[in-house]
Amino acid sequence: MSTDERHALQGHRLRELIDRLLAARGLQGDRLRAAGVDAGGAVGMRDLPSLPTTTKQDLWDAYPFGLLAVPREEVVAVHGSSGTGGRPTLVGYTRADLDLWGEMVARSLGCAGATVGSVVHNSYGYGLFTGGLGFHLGGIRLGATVVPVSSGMTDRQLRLIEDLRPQVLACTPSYAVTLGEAARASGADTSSLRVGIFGAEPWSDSLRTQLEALLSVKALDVYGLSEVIGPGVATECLEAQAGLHVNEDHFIVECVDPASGTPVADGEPGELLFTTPTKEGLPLLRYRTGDIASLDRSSCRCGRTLVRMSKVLGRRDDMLVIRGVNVYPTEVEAVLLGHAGLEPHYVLVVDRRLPSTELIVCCEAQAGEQHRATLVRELHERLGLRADIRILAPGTLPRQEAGKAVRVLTWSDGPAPLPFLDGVAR
Ligand code: DLL
Repeated sequence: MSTDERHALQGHRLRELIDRLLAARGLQGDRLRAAGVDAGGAVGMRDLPSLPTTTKQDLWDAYPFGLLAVPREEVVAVHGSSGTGGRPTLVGYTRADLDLWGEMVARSLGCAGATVGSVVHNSYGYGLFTGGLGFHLGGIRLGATVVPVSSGMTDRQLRLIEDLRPQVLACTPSYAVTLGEAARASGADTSSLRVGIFGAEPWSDSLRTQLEALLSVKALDVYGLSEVIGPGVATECLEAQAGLHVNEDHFIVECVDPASGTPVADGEPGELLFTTPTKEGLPLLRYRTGDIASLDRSSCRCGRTLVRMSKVLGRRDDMLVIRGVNVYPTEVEAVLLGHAGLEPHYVLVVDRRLPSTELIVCCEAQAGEQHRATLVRELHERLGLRADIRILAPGTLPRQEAGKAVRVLTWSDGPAPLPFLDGVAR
C-alpha cells in the first residue's frame, strides 16, 4: 500500500476508534471529552499528537477489566504479562482481536520467509504470556505447521527439531542461545533451521552475529507487547534485517521525547507510542510503551512500505545511571558480545552499596584474563563507562530456560546477588 493510501486509511480508522471510545464511556472517552473531542469526525491524523495518552498505570488502575470497550462477555481470551513493577497487566481479546492477532503474526512469519507448509518450532512460552499463543495463532493463520513445544525441557526440544526438521525457530534470543549451546554440546542436528524470530526482550546486533553463527540461521527481531496485541506489532524482514516493519495499518506508531512527550525527529531515539484503531476489546489511544527506539520512513529493499522501528534500546526505566553516565544494558551487550572470544552470556550487577554506584559486568570466556584490558578500554571509549569486569569460566552464569532474560541485578545491601561475587568489597 502506498504511504498516502495508508495515511488515509489510518485517519479513517482513527476517527472510528474515537467514536467507539466516546461511546464506551470509559476513561479514554472521558479524557477525549475533557480535551474537547466529542466526535471522531472532527479529528485527523495531524491531530494525533495533541490527543490524550494512556499508560500502564491506567491499565493497573482499571485492573482487571475496567478499560474494556466491549461487554465482558465478548472477551474470548485474556493475555498479559506478569510484569516486574506491579500487578499483572491483563488484556481482553474479542474473537475479532484474535483474528487480527493471528494475521499480524502471520505477517511476522511472512517477513521471515515462512509460507504454507513451513514447519515452525515455537519455543515461546504458552500461557498468559503472548509469545506462545501469538505464534501459534500466526502459524495456523499462515497455513504453516506449528510445533507448540513452549519453553524449557531443552533435550526434548532438540529431539523434536531433529525429528520434525523445522525451518523456523520462534523463541526469545536468550533461549535461542540456550538451545544452540545445548545442540552444540550434544551434537544434535539443527541443520533444517533457516531463520529465527527472536523477540520479547532487548537484544543487540552483536548477539545477532553470535546467534547466526551458533544456529546457522538468519536472526530476525520481532517486537510487540500484550497491551497492544502481543508479538506481531513489528518484525524485521529477511531481505534487509535493518529495522522492524511496524504494522501501522493497525498499530499507529509515534516516537516522542520521554520527558516532555513532544515528537522527536525520525532517526532520533524516543519513546514509542501506539494507537490501536482496529482492536475491539481493549483499544488504546496513544499508549506510552516506555520502550526506547527510533523510526525510519525510508524505503526498504524488501518492498514493504511500512515505517521501520529500530531495535529497542531498552525500556525508559531500564536506563542505568553509573556515576553520571547513562547507558542501556543493550549498549553494554553490544560491546561485550562484539568482542571475539566472549560467550553470549552476561549479567550486569548495579552495586549500590555505597552512594557512588558501580557497575560490575559479569561475562564468560575461555582464558578470560586476556580480554579484560580490551573490554575495559572499549566500554570506556564507546560508552564512557568505567566498570568492574569479572570474566568467569564458561557455564558459571545462570542459563535461560523459560521467560525473559534477567540481565541486570541490583545489589543494595546484604549478600551478593550472584554467589561468585561474595566477598567483593566496596
Ligand atoms: O513480550 C510480546 C512478544 C512476545 C514480543 C514474543 C515478541 C515476541 P509483553 O510480555 O507484554 O509482550 O512484554 C512487552 O517486552 O514493552 C518491550 O519492553 C519488550 N519487548 C518485546 N519485544 C521486544 C523486542 C511481549 N523485540 C515488552 N526487543 C515490551 C526489545 C522487546 N524489547
